[in-house]
Amino acid sequence: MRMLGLTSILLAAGMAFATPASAQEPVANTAAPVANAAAPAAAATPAVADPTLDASGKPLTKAAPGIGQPTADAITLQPQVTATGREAHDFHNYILLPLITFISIFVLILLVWVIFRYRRAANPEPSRTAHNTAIEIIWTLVPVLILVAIAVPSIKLLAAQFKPAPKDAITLKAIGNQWFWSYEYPDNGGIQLTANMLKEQSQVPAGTRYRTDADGPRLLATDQRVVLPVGVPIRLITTAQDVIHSWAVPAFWIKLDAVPGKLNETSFTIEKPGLYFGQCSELCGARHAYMPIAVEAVSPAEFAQWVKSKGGTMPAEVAAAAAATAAQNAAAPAAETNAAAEPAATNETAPAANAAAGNTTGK
Ligand SMILES: [Cu+2]
Repeated sequence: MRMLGLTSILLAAGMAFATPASAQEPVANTAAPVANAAAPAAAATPAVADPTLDASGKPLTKAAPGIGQPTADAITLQPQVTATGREAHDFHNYILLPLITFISIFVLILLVWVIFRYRRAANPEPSRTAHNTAIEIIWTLVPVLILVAIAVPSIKLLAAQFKPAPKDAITLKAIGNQWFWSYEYPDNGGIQLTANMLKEQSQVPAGTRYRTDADGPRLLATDQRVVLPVGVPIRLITTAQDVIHSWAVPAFWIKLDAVPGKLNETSFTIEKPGLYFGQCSELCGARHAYMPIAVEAVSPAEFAQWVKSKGGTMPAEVAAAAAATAAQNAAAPAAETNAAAEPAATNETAPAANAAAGNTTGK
């Protein structure tokens, strides 16, 4: 915020003093050394190592049992690492499951009671009662009230699942192909990835990369992982090249259809670093079962390094570069005034001049 404030002051000052075109000319030179000083850092991009791989190119993060992958003989949902996932998990565990259990047991008790109490031997002369207004109102009203009570958290959850991503979100575009996923990071200089399933050692010729336990479980490990930052909102966009696929990662509570010629969008924020697996969840052809999804969630700093290692850029860098250029342009006229006047005077005159600058800057 401080940086932004300073930039806007400098911008305002720049706008204010932009009026005489000739005045800008000499100062451009004074600003030049600053630009040159900043240039080498931006221009010379040193080869950054991929922080998710070791020196030999093997993945550093190993799959953890019970996290982001199915567990043998388990019956519950995977531990959730997004806010929506936790909400849905709680909705299932504390509302739906107890309610279903209670209703099932209650109906079962009524049935058993009717079967035994009103059997022919115990009740040879049955009652001829056909209607009971009070009980009919109760068995209509109570289910309606239960449904209304469930609808409130249910609709809240539905809304959370389709909440648009905030402005500072990182975009991941997942593209379904027969039969693999490819990815694009449009906010990070258009990095592209293709993720193919890693086959078992017995299935590949010697010398070809095969799955190891470090890569992940059988049928879930991929040769390239999708790397995403934790704590940063992710805008997921899905589409497909050929037929309908579905990008699904259970630990994120995400399942989004990937439809050819259409963009579907949702958002989520991963809360814990780790390795999370998923699969295509729309029957898409012969090898539908062999197009897994492997997401590696890392710290924002590691993500930035990974982006660099892939030759991409962070949106903050783009914004900072734009701000630096703007500040540079703004600093030029301001520097000249500072030489002539008190520094404080610049701040005082800026707002007034800013108000007048509307016509002169020709925005
Ligand atoms: Cu598919």
